[in-house]
Amino acid sequence: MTKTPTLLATIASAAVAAAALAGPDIDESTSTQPDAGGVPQVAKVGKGTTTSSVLRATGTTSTPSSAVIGGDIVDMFIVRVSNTSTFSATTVGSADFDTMLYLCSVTLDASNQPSQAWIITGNDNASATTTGSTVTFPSPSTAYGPGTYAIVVTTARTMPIGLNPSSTGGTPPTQTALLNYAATGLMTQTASGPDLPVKLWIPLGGALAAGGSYSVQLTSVTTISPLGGSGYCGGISSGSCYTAHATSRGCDGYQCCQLVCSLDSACCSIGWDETCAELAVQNCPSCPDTAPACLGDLNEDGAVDGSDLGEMLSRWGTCS
Ligand SMILES: [Ca+2]
Ligand SMILES: [Ca+2]
Ligand SMILES: [Ca+2]
Repeated sequence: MTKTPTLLATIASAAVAAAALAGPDIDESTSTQPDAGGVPQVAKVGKGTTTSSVLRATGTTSTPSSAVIGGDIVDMFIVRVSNTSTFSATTVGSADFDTMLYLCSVTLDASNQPSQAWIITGNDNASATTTGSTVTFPSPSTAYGPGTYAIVVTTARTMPIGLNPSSTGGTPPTQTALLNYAATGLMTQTASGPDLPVKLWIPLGGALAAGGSYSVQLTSVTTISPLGGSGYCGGISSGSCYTAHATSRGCDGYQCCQLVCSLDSACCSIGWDETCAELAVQNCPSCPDTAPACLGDLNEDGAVDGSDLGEMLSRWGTCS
């Protein structure tokens, strides 16, 4: 994949502008998650310790070499939209490939984790003279409130698909289009659009288009900040494990949170204060969040000790 000097210059000047305004960018790529996925569970979440404006979401897409539609043709970002009337997201002039942009609402599960994306609209080309895309809320935008939404970037003509369960049972669900394709303008929902969550992203007619680098320019978008009193271990709205947020419980690293709360239960029942942050700083680096804390920690309490031995002995015998 090559970047044109023009695009690099555009991105560089945009970066200078972004720095001047001091808003954070969301980069899809981090050390633990190099690519944003296509459903909420594996989307890139734009999260901050406070609610601050997000100016850009950046990343890359690429077309798979195999016939199976996989690869990196879709990137989903979960953010907070602060004003649905003034919201916009655009790749016009800031992507080196033919993009599509989509807007979805996002529902959270009982553990405060993103679980389902529901398509609102999408756009292929912002006008007849560009392959860049722009999405806003459909009119009337007042039908939508501020909250958690997903912004999705895809390669050309890649569309959201739901799975429609068989009404009679005994047969697999069928892939169902959620939006009516349009080359320009905001796309409208199909009859299934409001009823089925997004499960798959598939190019129209199966024809894959080229990927590349993008920078989605955002208006009226903020990070998702910790919600007072409602934090969970590993939750989307939980604060960082390494900084104090005394009015919200738990922290965003599941294993770290479990360990710290086993040492000081108030971190999970009252709030994540300085003591909790210090416990995390001292102990969590040896307790990675992406895997069980340590081999042998059968009850996942962050330590290998007698209770794990008891767990093992209680299950002694042949596995059936
Ligand atoms: Ca990507
Ligand atoms: Ca991706
Ligand atoms: Ca396009």
